[in-house]
Amino acid sequence: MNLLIDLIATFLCVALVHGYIEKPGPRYPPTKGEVWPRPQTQIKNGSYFILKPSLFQFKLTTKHGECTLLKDAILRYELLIPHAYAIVQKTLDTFNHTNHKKIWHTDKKFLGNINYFDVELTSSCNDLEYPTDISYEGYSIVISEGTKRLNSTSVWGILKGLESFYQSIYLADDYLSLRINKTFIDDHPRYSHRGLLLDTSRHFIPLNKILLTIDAMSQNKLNVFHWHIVDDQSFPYVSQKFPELSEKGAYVSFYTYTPAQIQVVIEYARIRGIRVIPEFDTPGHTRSWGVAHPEILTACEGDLAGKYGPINPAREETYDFLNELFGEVKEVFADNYIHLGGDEVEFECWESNSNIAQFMKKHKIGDYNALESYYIQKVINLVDKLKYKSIVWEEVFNNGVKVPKETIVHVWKGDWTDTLLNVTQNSYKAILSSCWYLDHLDSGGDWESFYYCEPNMFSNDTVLQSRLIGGEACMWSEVVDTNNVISRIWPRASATAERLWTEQIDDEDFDVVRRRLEEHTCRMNRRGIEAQPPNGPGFCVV
Ligand code: CP6
Repeated sequence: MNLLIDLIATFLCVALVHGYIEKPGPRYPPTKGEVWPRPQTQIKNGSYFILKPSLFQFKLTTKHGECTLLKDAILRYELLIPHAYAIVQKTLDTFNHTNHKKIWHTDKKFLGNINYFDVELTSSCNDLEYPTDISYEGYSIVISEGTKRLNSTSVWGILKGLESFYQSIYLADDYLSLRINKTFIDDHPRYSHRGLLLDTSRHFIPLNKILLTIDAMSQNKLNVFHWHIVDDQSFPYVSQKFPELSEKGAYVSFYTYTPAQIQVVIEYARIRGIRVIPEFDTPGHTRSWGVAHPEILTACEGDLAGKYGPINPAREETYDFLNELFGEVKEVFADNYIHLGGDEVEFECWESNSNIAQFMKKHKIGDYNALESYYIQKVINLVDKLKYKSIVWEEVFNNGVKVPKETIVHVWKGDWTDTLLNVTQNSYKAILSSCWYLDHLDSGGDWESFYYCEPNMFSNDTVLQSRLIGGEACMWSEVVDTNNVISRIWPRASATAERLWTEQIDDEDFDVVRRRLEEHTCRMNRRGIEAQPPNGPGFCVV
């Protein structure tokens, strides 16, 4: 009897592997070696090479000089390929009772082994360079009988190309070999600003999860880590000039980011081609600043007595304090941009305060919007003097603050098409987040609503469209902490990443997009990113 059951089971296994019996699922089987985000141009015909990890090597050439940045990057990818090979070994044990020969390369043409991959940087390499808002990120890849090569004129392009090359390697259907298709890729990003906002104030996010997030960003070709580092609930940024801010304002003394830890984040991001832009949101969202420095906030009066409101714009010393703080922030964070916030300023406390009423009378400031503008104007001017460029939330623009020409307006509210039109018609650059709130959950595959948000639809005018320089997916941390932050972001932010990298095409096959995201998510899982399943039932061989 047992023998009979064994026989039936063996038959079923063999039959399944051979495709004799229709499988009940998965609904969206993963694609094989498809790159996410999809390259702008890719040609392939299904013919393939076999990659044997023990024989394979990268060959780096640069115009002149050492290039530690790329050597290290290649080492990271080299270490990933034997890992993929280990998967082969593992699955071999599970499936070795089946007859492999019958399912061995039948349809597509086998073109031989791929034993090397040329990586050619056609410019000189500066190991200490930081990526910027104008870095070139394009690259091209040829994998053919005669040529196996990646090239780019910039290290940032090479990094993107290495990621695409790695993603092109896939495990054959028989689980026995790694393959890569014959292909030509010519690729560059649609938008230069492709970001992820992470809020580390509402819940503290430990350093290892921040680094993992940056790793996952590089797997999605995102290039801006917008660090919403402080807010009402806690002040984890350790300031060297004002250490009391985090000593008193952090949740606990060790839920902080020290200068050394911040350097680790910046360097980890830099070598992956990712900028780190800190946000110090003022005048609202600053309750935690007031634990150490109540004098910089507005002390509410009347019914609200005992409470504190936004930063007090009437106190001249406050601007000296911000000047000191932002001067330090510019030294700590390497990027040319700071995010100054300026969102959701509540007026009740300002309205209750008699000093502020006097101040407004004296300076002929007619209403609280104008008071907010007065404040932001002064902050932007002091940041401008520090030679620091700024990003502000859309309220700052909506309130008519005169901001310097290069200021980027960050659109986050629901009426985003109107706002983008208005911002770009006024010649400002814009980034968009309205479509991409990771803290908002719809049931099931809600990455699709992220994916099908088309930023360009606010206008048909290509000049206005060109002023939209990108967008950011936002991970506000009211409802996430270290336990769920990774799976809440990924793969949903991958949808944003593709929208920002790849030009939209008219004849998109939705099923193929789902299957590609299925593969991409599995690939992230394999690389230690605990991304959630994108499409309901399915499986991933990790
Ligand atoms: N925190 C801060 C937030 C939000 C903003 N600023 C926010 C509010 C509402 C929505 C999304 C985000 N949680 N500091 C606004 C930019 Cl729907």
